[in-house]
Amino acid sequence: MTDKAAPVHAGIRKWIDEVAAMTTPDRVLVCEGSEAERDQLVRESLASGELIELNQAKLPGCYLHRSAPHDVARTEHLTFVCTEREEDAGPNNNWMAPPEAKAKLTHLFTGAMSGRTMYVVPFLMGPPGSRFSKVGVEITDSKYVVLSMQIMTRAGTIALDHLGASDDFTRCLHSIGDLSPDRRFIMHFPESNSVWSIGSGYGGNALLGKKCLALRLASWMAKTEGWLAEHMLILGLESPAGTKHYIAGAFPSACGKTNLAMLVPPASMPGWKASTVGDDIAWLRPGSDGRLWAVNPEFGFFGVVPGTSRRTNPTAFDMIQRDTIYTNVALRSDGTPWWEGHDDPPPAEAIDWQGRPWTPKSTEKAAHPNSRFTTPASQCATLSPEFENPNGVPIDAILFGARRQRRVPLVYEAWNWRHGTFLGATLSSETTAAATGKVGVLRRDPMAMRPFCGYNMGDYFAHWLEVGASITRPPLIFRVNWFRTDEEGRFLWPGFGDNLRVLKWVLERTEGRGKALATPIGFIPPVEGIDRKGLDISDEELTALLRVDPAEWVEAVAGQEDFFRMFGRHLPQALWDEHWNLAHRIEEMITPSELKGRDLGI
Ligand code: OXD
Ligand code: MN
Repeated sequence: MTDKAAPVHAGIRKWIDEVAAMTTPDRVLVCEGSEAERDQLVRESLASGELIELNQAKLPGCYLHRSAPHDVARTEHLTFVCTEREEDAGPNNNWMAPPEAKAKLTHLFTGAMSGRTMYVVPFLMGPPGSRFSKVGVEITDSKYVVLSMQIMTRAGTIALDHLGASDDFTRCLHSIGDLSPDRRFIMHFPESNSVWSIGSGYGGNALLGKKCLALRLASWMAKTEGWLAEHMLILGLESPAGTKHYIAGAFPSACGKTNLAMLVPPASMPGWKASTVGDDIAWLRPGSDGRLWAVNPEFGFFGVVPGTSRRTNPTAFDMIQRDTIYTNVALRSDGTPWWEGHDDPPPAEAIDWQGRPWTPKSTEKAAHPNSRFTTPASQCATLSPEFENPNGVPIDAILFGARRQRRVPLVYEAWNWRHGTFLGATLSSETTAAATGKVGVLRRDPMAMRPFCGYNMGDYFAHWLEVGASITRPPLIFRVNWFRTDEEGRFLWPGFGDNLRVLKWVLERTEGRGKALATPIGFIPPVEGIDRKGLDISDEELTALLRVDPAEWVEAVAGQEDFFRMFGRHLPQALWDEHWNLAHRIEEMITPSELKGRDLGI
């Protein structure tokens, strides 16, 4: 770390001076991203209580951070997109005029860092030297944020080297302020490529490279520059015959992206290999070969801890045994963390995520449902050798998935890119603990981007259609749903590694083989199209998983119409056309003679 007097990029220096004049820190430190710097920050955080040391013999380099109890998830109602015209932010975002937002936050930032150190963290999103990559600089007064940014991004000198003399970097200003939700705001200014966030230390609100830059601002940049910034995992799959494919998958927060990105093929599917490129964000650009190429702009994983075990995600479980920051998990007496869904049974006693004594009789959970791990990607045993490839990986299929107990089949395929855009645009999912608010409520979450699209979603859908038109070899698009239940509420599909059975059909389709049946909503596999070797699922059960119930879809179509109307003239006509086509096909399906899908034998 260098202090304020050290030489640094002129544009960054000027911005540091402006921010320091407003926030009046005691000292300013510019981070270079070295190990020595990290060790010093850890020592200081242990002394201040911002970190608690975990059992270093069992978990070397692992620490626990406890956040303020009311600061444990993204706060969408306090997140704003501040464009000059309200219409550009769209009905999907909270909006405030930039001068009003700046005035409000200037008031809160004034003197906010008095008595504190102001850290300046230059960071790079994407591989160095890649045409995909973007530079940001985060100014923060939180050591936890600096340490987390060093894991989640390529931070320090590497970012400055990529930036060179250019002034094209995102200005990300953060202060934990007084952590009061009454004075908490996450404001995005796409027109001036900046973010101001105050009052929260939670990752999604405070690690500004992630949701703020890599999704909200990047989606705006992507629209201007002709690419896509998406809430997607990137998974590599190699078949026993040695054919390699890459799949991108958009799923709402806490719906299993990390598990799918680290998929372990079932023992009954020998020869398959899976590799992880990313678990949360994909930047996709048209390539000169007419395909869509993707990079993961992040450098680490910020995953949901509860439910992570050797059974559900052995790769993640192993990856978090060292050099990991745990946030809001429970602490056992031997200094190791515990959470609901851990392989070990509940401990007889522990300290809960808020630092209070806990026993299995306690009415509250030991770990917060949105407790997290922050871990370097390099620790993931299945990390793809293409992770650092500046050209990215070519995407063969895009999945849109959500958490849906009813109506939505295990998998179905779009007719084409336009229909696929419609499938993404009509995605809805049951809410999870990743954002504040009620859990389990069904809400629209187009492309899993509702909380992250930095502009009017009507224009975003139009942009998807434009990108599709600009590529000659577009990926095929699929809807998947691992969460369908029976009448008793039991999951019908085992999920996890067995999802490869569905992906196998997806890949067969991308290779121009694999049978499909046309239904009113898209192509579904015939029951024999899903490899069930070694899996105890009957034809009836699989038929139930793939069922398209016309009565349920009538209801869905009506809901879609209301949702689309929100976007007024911004909603592309092509999506209305898809909507009416679907309505028409469902209506036809309700007449008994049309009830059956047609076997196209493709
Ligand atoms: C995340 C989220 O943390 O989507 O990735 O909330
Ligand atoms: Mn996410």
